[in-house]
Amino acid sequence: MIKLKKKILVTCALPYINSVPHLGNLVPILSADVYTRFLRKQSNEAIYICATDEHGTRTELEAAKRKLTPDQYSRQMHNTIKNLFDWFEIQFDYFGRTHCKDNREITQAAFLKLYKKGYIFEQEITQLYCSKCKKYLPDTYVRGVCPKCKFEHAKGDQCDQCGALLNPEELIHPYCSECRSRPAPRSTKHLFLDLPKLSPQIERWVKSKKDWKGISKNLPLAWIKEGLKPRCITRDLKYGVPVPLKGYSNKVFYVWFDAPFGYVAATAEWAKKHKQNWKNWWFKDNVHYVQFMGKDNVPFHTLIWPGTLLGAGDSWHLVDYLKSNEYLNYAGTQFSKSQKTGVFTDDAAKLEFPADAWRFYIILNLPNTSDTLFSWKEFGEVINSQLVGNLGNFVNRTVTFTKKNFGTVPNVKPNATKINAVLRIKKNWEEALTKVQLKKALKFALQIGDYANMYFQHEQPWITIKTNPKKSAETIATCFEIIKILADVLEPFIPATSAKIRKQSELKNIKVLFNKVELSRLKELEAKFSGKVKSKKLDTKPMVKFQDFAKLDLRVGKIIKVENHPNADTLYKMQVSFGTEKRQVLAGLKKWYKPAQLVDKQAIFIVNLEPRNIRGEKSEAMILGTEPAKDVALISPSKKVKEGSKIC
Ligand code: B3M
Ligand code: ZN
Repeated sequence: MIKLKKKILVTCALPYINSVPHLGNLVPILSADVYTRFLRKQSNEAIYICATDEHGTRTELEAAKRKLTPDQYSRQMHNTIKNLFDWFEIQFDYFGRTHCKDNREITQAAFLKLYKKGYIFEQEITQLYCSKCKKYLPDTYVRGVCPKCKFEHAKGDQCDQCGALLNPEELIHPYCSECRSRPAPRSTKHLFLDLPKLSPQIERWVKSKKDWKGISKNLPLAWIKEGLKPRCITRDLKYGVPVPLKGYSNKVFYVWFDAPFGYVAATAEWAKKHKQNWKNWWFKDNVHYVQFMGKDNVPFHTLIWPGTLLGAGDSWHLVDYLKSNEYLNYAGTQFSKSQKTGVFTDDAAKLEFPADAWRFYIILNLPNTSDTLFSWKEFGEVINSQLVGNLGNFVNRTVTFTKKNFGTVPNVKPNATKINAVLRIKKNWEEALTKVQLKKALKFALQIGDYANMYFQHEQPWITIKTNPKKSAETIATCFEIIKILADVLEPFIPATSAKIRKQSELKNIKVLFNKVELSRLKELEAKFSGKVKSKKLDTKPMVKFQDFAKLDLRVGKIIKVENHPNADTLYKMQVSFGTEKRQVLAGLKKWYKPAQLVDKQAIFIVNLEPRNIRGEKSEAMILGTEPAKDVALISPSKKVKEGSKIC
């Protein structure tokens, strides 16, 4: 078994400030909490440090939408997120913000060291500049026509219509998303972290991690083998850590450059409160450092940030053990706030289930080696069979039986063989937690519950109380000893329940620990979180190629004269002007429009459809309108435009 050092630093990847975390986001946050609670229990000096990750383009955009400064917006969101984590009983020792003085100073100092040591280089790149807004535009601030599918409002990094990955310079007719004026390419200098130069040091460090497995080890080694590329670490934004270098006053560090220093800064803020020196946690060998994160964060934590610290020198204490998780997805759809699908932490906090039910479910379904799915049915099953059926049942039947028959816990020796059997399971629990195998450890705790239920059932104290009261007292004393152990092993996972169990074992406040959840209620919840508007796919005609659609020539025409068709009751014979050319168009509009309503109206026409002859009259274009179900509406431009204008 790994012998841990007494001083343990635990961090979890910093949640972004821009959204309320969903259940999947809770996985690493909760895992780190369970692990740290275990460590504290084992009387280690363990601290759990986290913060909100605040800088970057999205924060500026979201703040602007709400007419707030990025700092005001971040402060609000930080509090919201902090309160939600409190609700889930996440016990941080410190929950800071990356937008703080310590982060600024620590990031800048490390950068200057890297710079002096020659691991930073400057490179000139061209970037779109909006002279009206006086700024270089981040990719998502540039919009324009997609060069692939001609969608008119593609974003500088990706087209939302055809999905093509783009560079802002590729957009046709680019415009600034803020002021709509046309940006122009300008050359600008940026700073790059020289990862190729740092690669040998990073490689040596990764290879020294003998106990690392899975993607934590394989991913960085694969990337190193392929060859690391330099990484741009500056951005043209305002909300961020300023770059302490001449000529960079309009730039800040890329959010991923300063965010990991947020761990250090939050430790420094915690240390100040506890009259400690943060450097004892970040530059000393007697500390064991464990990081938790989702799998997408692994490259940053195994290559880029370690590279940054190794390059800066100063013998930074790099991570000792990195625990990454796969994703907990939402069954049937995705977590999406705007679509109202999936459970977010703020939704969960409003429902009838206690935080412990969520904590318990998530750890039991931890996505260790592959993604897992949240489903209401499984959530209900876990509550009903494990929390109610296994743990709740054992505790409740023991305490109610005792209160009724003994009044107090019988003062006799518990059965040593049984207790030893339970302690052996507890040993496995301890070993699993030491190795950060949380799901496995929780299963050992449940094994104790199963064992206890079986024991109670087998001993039948409700019968022996009459036939052999001494035996009954021994059974009950043994059950109480097991309850103590249960409260202990459950504590890191479901702390509030563990506290309740302890209270109840004093025969105080006897109540069921968890309530059963009905299938009908689960069905209701499933419907509630599957999206506000049930989306039903449009029943479309078969797909056509863009090239085929582009063959149609659509134009704006003005109706200048309307007469009845001499030989067809439903048709009008109209004269339409397309600017330079006049054409005759037949249309079945009699039922819907009077001639006076049509004259002078602009509408859209297909002008390259083969002309048709209907009852002796020629039609040289086709007018567009809605399907004549109940009502026909012509399609008109929303303002007057030049006749003959193309529609595309
Ligand atoms: N905020 C990414 C994420 O939440 C990022 C983690 C930063 S850790 C320094 O996925
Ligand atoms: Zn602009």
